[in-house]
Amino acid sequence: MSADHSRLTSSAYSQALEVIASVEPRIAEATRQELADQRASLKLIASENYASPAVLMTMGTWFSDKYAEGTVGHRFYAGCQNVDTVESLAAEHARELFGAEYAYVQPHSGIDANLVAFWSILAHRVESPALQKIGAKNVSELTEADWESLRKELGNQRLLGMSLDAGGHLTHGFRPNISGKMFHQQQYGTDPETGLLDYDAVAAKAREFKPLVLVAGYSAYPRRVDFATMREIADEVGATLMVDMAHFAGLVAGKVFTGDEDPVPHAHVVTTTTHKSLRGPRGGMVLATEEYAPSVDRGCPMVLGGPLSHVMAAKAVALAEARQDSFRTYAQQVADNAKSLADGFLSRGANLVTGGTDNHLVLLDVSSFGLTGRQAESALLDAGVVTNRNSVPNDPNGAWYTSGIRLGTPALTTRGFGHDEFDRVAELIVDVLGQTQPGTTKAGGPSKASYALGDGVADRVKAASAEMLDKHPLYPGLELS
Ligand code: DSN
Repeated sequence: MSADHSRLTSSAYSQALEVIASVEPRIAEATRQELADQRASLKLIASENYASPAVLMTMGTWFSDKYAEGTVGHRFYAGCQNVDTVESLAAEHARELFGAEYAYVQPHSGIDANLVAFWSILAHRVESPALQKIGAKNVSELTEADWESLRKELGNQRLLGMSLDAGGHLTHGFRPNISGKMFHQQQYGTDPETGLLDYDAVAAKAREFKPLVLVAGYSAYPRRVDFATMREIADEVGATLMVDMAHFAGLVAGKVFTGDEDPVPHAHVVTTTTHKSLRGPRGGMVLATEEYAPSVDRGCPMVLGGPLSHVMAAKAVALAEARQDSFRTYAQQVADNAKSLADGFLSRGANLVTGGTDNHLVLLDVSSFGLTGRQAESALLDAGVVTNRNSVPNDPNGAWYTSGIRLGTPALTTRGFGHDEFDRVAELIVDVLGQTQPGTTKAGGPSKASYALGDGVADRVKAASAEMLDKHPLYPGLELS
């Protein structure tokens, strides 16, 4: 931030907090504390980042007060001319940034984006043949009997996605999630030896299962995906290829993932969040080909409630930022830093799922430290290192205790961390885990949750982290009065 920018931002936030404090001082205080806490910790949660002050400020306006169900130029409420401007600009930035034929910026979150995509794919796949069969031009010509047969078909479809413990997301057909209930689902995993995606195995499963939707994408797989091959598999079995790029959208936007690794030219529908590596406001988005655009465009009211216009405005600002050259530098640094972090672990003898990374995240298997993911996550938090526990493939400790820790580089890269700092982060994490002892249950058996961190370790690691964090301040120049 330039000096002018810092002064403006400091003054704007200080005054905003004063206004908030005049109504509910405890919220103003919690807001100040959150900034202080984020500034003082090593944030390594792979799905988090730090949005710019411009993005954050855009969310705090009167657009929050406007209802605007419908789409641009076709709203169920009057007075939406400014929301139309905002939504059109956000969609235009998204189309330009990703080279997409169509962009839908209304989803409130990643799960909403996936629900919009699922229902749009179902609607498109079922309506198009149904319309052709009766020679109708659009959905309004379908009779009640047509709808009855559509309902039967909609409720009987198949989805093939990556399993949660291999790195897929719970919305990719995990049984407790709605995606695992609305679809007949099957999952593909990774190679048991290498931990890598086995495209032949995915193809074999797809041939046998014949899914309507093939979902690619992940939230904890530390490698790139060949989307051209996934599309070949989808085409061979007549499936729609949907890619959830929530985690790596920033690497696509920043042109780190190109060619076969860029999902947009290969998938029929691409979903994402906007707040992870893309560094925007908390929200979701759907990109689609022209063919799928009309059904995605019905996301509201099909699945979504009123769009969050203030967040759509912030998406426009964030997408404009991501179109700048500096974002490409940032995205490349995110991937380079993940490699430094992985190498830092490997050189100190730690085990990584797949043996490394080529995206923005690292999945550390903590069983060699004699710990569960839950114990490791808690011990690291005591030392000011914020991570999240995560399953590893075929995890013996299940999805609650887990055997892994997922670490991502997008947030600390935004602060300016580079190779040396990420190597040091790996050293500190290995230090903490090496000095954590698993605890016992009240009955004296091994506990999966309790642990004991060696004396003085937390303070030592916090002090070492503080040295790095002080060199790379979060929101430099932003001072609250
Ligand atoms: N919660 C996100 C993540 O951490 O990956 C995905 O839903």
